[in-house]
Amino acid sequence: MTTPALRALGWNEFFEGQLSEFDLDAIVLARVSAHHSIQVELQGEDGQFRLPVQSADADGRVSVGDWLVLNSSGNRTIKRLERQTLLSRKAAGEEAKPQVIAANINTVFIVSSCNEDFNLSRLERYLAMVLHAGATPVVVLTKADLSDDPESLAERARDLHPDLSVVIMDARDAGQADVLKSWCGPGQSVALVGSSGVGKSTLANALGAGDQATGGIREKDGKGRHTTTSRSLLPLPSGGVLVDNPGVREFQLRDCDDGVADLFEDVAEVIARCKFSDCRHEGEPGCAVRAAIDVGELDERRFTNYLKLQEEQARNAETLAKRREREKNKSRIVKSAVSRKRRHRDEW
Ligand SMILES: Nc1nc2c(ncn2[C@@H]2O[C@H](COP(=O)(O)OP(=O)(O)OP(=O)(O)O)[C@@H](O)[C@H]2O)c(=O)[nH]1
Ligand SMILES: [Mg+2]
Ligand SMILES: [Zn+2]
Repeated sequence: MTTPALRALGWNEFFEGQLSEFDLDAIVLARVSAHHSIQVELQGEDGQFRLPVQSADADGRVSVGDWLVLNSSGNRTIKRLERQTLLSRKAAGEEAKPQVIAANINTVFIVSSCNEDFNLSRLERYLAMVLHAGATPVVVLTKADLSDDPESLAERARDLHPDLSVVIMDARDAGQADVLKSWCGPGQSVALVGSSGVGKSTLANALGAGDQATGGIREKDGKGRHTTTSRSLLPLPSGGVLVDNPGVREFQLRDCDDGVADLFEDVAEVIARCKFSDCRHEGEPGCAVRAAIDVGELDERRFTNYLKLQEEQARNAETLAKRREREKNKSRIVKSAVSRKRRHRDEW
């Protein structure tokens, strides 16, 4: 089934290995390039085609980047293939449901601008998500032309993870975007993530992904206008495919324990040196965290963000039932603490 056209779309041995149950003459393979409310756009060997959602994604489990096995007429999904990587976050709203950003992505360009958007804790949040997905993160700092010292921002970003690639550029300049081409070669799938207005679509255009709409930014706070409203898989002249995404204002991690552990390995090593295994790092004797912060070995911001992201991803990984159970227990504990206090008061 491995044809150059499928390879160009990202088909590889991982997906090929999942076809043993099928009669290869009776199936059509396609990759999801866009998912709208009534139609799904697909890319196959013979180019682009569309199917109604109820034919392509009857049970709502299909996302941009997925590989589908269709029937011989190519008009109904038989199976969604297992994903090689999965980029997801907590969906907006109360319930901690996952929202898929894209499936089967090799490299994620985490885009931030060198002006108001630059924020190390936000970059760490993206990095944990990307590392957890199993994709390679690359931090792209845009709007270098608007910053006095973009190189110092890049240095700070490089410190977030060993071997992290960080590039700075004016995203409007296709020549400068050339440094990203090594991640965008044949068979490679790349996704762009980041806040609205940082230049994701500008970068997509610089990489040759057609003519994506780009928008202005608000004068008063430098924020974007949410110009891109849906995600789509776009072919690149360098041979790979690119998923441009709508900008997000803020997002939460969900079930990213491996990503957080990978990103904050240095922090975990310091914590392991604390004298007490249940150290709260709040001034206990023998606390290695406090000592490391005091001598400048550990950045307090990074430590605090580690605790925050660790707690957030675990909370959002809980099922609704589990969360209700925990909240019930919490209110039971509060109630019993209150009654203990009352009893205590009565005794006085
Ligand atoms: N000076 C400068 N302007 C840039 C650069 N990159 C993007 N811009 C401008 O920033 C504005 C927003 O860019 P977009 O590419 O639409 O941003 P986006 O990240 O796709 O935004 P959403 O689609 O809303 O998520 C546009 O006016 C771009 O021309 C850059 O490197 N330098
Ligand atoms: Mg955009
Ligand atoms: Zn400690």
